[in-house]
Amino acid sequence: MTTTAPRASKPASNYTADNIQVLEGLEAVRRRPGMYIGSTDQRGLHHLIFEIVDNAVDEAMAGYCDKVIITIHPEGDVTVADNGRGIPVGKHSKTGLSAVETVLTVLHAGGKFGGGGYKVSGGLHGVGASVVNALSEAMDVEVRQDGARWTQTYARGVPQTELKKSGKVAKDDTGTIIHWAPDPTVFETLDYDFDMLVQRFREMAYLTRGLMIQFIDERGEGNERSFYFDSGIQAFVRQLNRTKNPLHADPIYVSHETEDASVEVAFQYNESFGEILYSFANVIKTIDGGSHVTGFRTALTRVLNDYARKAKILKDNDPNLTGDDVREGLACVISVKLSEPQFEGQTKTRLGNPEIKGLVESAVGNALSQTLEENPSIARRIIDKSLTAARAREAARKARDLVQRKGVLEGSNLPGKLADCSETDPEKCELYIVEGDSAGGSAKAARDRRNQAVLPLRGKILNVEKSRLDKMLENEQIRNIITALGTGFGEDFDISKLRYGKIVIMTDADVDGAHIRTLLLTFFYRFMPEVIEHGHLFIAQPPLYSVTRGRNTTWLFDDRAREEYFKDHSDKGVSIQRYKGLGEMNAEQLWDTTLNPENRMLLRVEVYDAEVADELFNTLMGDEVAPRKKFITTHALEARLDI
Ligand code: 0RA
Repeated sequence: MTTTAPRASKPASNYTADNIQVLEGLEAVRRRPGMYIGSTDQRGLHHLIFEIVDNAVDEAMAGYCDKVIITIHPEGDVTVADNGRGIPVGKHSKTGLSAVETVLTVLHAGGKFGGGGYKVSGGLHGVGASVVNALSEAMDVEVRQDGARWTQTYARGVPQTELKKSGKVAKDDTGTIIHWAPDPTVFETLDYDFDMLVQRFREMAYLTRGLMIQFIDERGEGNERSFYFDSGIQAFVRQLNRTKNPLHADPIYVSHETEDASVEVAFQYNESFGEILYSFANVIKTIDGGSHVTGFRTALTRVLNDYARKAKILKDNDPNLTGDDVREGLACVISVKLSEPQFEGQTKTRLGNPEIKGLVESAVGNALSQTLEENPSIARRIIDKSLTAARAREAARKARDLVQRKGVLEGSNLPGKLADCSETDPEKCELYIVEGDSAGGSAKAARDRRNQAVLPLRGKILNVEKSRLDKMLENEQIRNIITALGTGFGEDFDISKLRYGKIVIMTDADVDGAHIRTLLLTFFYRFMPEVIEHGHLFIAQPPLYSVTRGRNTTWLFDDRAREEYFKDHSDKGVSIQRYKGLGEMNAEQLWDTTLNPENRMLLRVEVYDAEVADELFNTLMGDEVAPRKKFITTHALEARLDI
């Protein structure tokens, strides 16, 4: 299946005008890869895989493909094989080249032309396979079609051979295999993140019912995952609810198709207080929602209120349930597919198409009213849950009014424990949230008071997963954090008022420290996700050991570093000291290792996948103690390095 592609050589000499255009296109991609794939780091590297897999997913959505296999080889080259129709080998009318060569060398030509019905195309940005080709030192393609096997090879986007027949296959054996080696002169890394890719492939499989996605990682020890969901997004919703108690046995499922678009929604209530909603347009996650989400929410609120009135659960002078009320405990997946999605907003993660709102609204409205009529006991449970939410919201509002009247949550009334900095530009300011008064004392002495503020927390903060909004505000540690941040809270939260560009959680490098860190992460994740999403939250890394050799001191941040160090320095005259807590370091040491921007190591907290995070927090905060203990001691934290 995999062949080794040859090295780059000079392109053929008989240029045509089309040829020159193609070469210029590929050259533009190589000059500014970021314009086409976002970046040349790991994310960009992953992007290559998604571009190619998206073509196979398109083929599956069109009903021609039910299996795609992705293999990462030990050297970082990748093969994507599908059993679709195979890229057509015939001449493409516009380019005069084979369709294969057109798809692989002409920008924006991936699966977007050709006929029949409304054509849905996945693709993160739909730049196509030609971009992957341009950024690969070698690519080879194999197509099986009409009983023949065809192959062609490329180097940095330039064909090295003609598309030629290279054998026979069974008449019904069709498909495309694309193998490429990313150009190491373009990419900063050839290291793929298995878990991140798994996450996306799982998501693709949920959203493309009936498609088997097999992912093989041949690097290192090797690893393999396969995803196939017969019930598509219904399975997705069951998965979202699997650690929760559902209010009804099966997700409510809505599916509706018109000439130009399809709508699929699945949702199921659970006993929790949170809302999980994932929305997609053409298999692309729309983090900022958009018209499909608005349509869904409008229908949900309207239909539940209508039903509650008709069934006399809501009395004449009861106020309507609000959108927030009816979404408490909701797990929902919305997937729309349309031929010309408009992605809006700065990050292009919101669906614009206005016509989709009405389409989703009427489809969900009809299906939900029918479900409620047919299942009055389910209807009753959902509405009771919403009524409880309404009452809790009222209690929370009162609690907040009370503290707000006292000015407790306002920046003008900073907590007494906070040692603030003198800098006034929030961008430059850093807030260190430190565990315990003694560590707080060291940090206050060690910091650069111009731009580093310190807020010590006393003991453990409460377990936020189990707490509701009103309970949160009764906790002094939480109130101190909110006040110091200056953003307000709940419905009044405003990220633009954040007083610090970096918020750094600094806890001891032990199990207690890990626990407090997790509680803080949970707090931010649940109640101020914007702080994480905007990249403001960090974790400090104090060292575990200092090793002194003569006049040189080396800081070691974990046991692996210690082992490495002693592998290289087995001589005598080395003294090692283990730090148990931040409080054991003197101010100078703490500055050197943990606070000084020149030396310190900060981990930026990224909720690169809310689903993973949700699971993490459920494991950590759920009622079962054993998995939590295990998790804390093995993983401690999920964050990426940012030095
Ligand atoms: C039909 C037509 C075209 C391409 C494909 C199918 C196709 C492309 C890929 C890429 C990977 N696997 C594939 N399987 C099928 C040509 C473009 C068009 O006319 O739409």
